[in-house]
Amino acid sequence: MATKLGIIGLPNAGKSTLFNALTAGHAAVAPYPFTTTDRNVGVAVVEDPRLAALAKLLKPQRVIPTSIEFVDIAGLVKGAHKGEGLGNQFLSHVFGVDALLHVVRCFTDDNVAHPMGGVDPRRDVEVVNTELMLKDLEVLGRRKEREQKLAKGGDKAAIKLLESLAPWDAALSAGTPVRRLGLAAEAAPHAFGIDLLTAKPVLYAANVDEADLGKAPASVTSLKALSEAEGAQLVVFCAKLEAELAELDAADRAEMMRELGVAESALPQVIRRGYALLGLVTFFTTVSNILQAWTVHDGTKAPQAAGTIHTDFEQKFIRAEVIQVDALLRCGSDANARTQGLLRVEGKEYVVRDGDVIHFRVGQ
Ligand SMILES: Nc1nc2c(ncn2[C@@H]2O[C@H](COP(=O)(O)OP(=O)(O)OP(=O)(O)O)[C@@H](O)[C@H]2O)c(=O)[nH]1
Ligand SMILES: [Mg+2]
Repeated sequence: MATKLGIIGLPNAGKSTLFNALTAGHAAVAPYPFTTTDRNVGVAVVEDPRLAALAKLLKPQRVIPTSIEFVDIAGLVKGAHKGEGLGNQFLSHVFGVDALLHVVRCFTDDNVAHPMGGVDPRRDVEVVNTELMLKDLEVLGRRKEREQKLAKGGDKAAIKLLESLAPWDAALSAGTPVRRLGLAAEAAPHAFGIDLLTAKPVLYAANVDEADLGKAPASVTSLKALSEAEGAQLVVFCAKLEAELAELDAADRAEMMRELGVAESALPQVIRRGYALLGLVTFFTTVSNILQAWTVHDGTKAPQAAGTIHTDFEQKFIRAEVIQVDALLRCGSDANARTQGLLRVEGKEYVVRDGDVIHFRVGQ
């Protein structure tokens, strides 16, 4: 399932610092470029207030949240598509992820070298996006050559692919990432087994100075305009502060935030938006006194959702009893919901919705 978010950006943007805070990881962090050479992989728990509310109501013995994976990738520089910097490592790792968290440096710190000389978020975004587009053009160019040979011999699949590929190629040649074409799933490169970097959805993340949190410095305003023009979202955070907060226990964290006048950590927002970017939804189950949140792709049907719990369940699926989490919370108890007839009975064609609480009925 697509659950991997790749953290990309220029060297020294704060990618590994953010990664560590998100995943309680121990990736190397240093004030010089290319600290990260190989990728770091870690898991972040998806904090879900609905799960907490259900736990309060149902009082299960155990509560298991769901999670997503973050991959901290080597910094990228101009010329990466031709192998500059750690170009090849960088790009091979970006190919392996499903969506991108693009960290942009907005903080100023003379002790942390900027690979392009100084802070300029829009320029930095452009450098990264251009490298991704150049790499995609290279991948498509090679593929086109191969398909053109096949098409000459009358290969129907090759002819169809060349037709489908034309708008991607045209967009990239004009400097537009493929994701901005808003392609339907069946017209997207993925449907043809082609993994283009600029076809992956993006969430921009502005790494600002601590003092700029809650304000609108010029760097954030310009990044906001850029991401809005792209139909993308922007999260604002301070990686250094998040890393410090992540080291503390809950009480110390609350105190430090009070002292600094910081209302909330940006990490839950990064995780939530990343989750949505991946096209994921959550459903809940309570079995054997365990309340658990599960992740499936938007559009998943009930038997396949049951299959994520246990592979056998997909085949043995009989029906699902479903209630939305809000309705269950209003009812006050599982038993009430049942006696009031609020549990809907759904069959094999039911598409699981975000926030469903599901009892699966499966055969022997
Ligand atoms: N002042 C300040 N420094 C930061 C912030 N975020 C990260 N840094 C510092 O910037 C330096 C680079 O941070 P990293 O997290 O290693 O950056 P990176 O993007 O992973 O860099 P590469 O792995 O080299 O691509 C470290 O010295 C961090 O402590 C921030 O929000 N404010
Ligand atoms: Mg790093």
